[in-house]
Amino acid sequence: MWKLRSAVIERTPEHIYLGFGSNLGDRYAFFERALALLKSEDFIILRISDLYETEPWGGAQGGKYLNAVIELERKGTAQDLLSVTQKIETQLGRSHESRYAPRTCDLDILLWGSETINQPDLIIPHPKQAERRFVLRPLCDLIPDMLHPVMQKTFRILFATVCDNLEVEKTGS
Ligand code: PH2
Ligand code: MG
Ligand code: MG
Repeated sequence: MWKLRSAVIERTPEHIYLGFGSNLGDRYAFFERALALLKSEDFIILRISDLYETEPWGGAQGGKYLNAVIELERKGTAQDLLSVTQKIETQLGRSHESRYAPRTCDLDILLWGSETINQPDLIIPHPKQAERRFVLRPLCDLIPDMLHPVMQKTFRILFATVCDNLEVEKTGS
């Protein structure tokens, strides 16, 4: 019984998953700076997915995105992390002029362990992540067998069945 329980726990790590996206300026430099700023806020970075060049999703303006997913150790509350990600986006020159305008740095909280959070300014799991190859592909580098907390399907299955065929190509770091 204990063995079974620990196997289940291993498949659902209670870490935080952040999506990074950039399609303006030196995207790799913004990624490095976002990582450094997260560390300077005392977040422990456990793993980073591969990096991907991705076609803009949802009619987003601008060129291709650099996308990745960052795995963090849990710390504080999701609201605390939201304040930190918004501060980092501002420090990296993100403007919020329109919804899908080109951006230097977008940091989205994708998962807070297996919890669901529904607050006016913060919904976790990120509501659109299961529709986006550019999120599912890097998530599959890290947690292919974790169950999506709401959809109750693994990220591997969500990636294999997603109705999005925009290009998501692995790129060098
Ligand atoms: N982010 C968006 C809208 N569209 N497309 C790609 N490929 N990557 C993104 O990070 C992205 C997007 C809104 O945040
Ligand atoms: Mg965002
Ligand atoms: Mg986003």
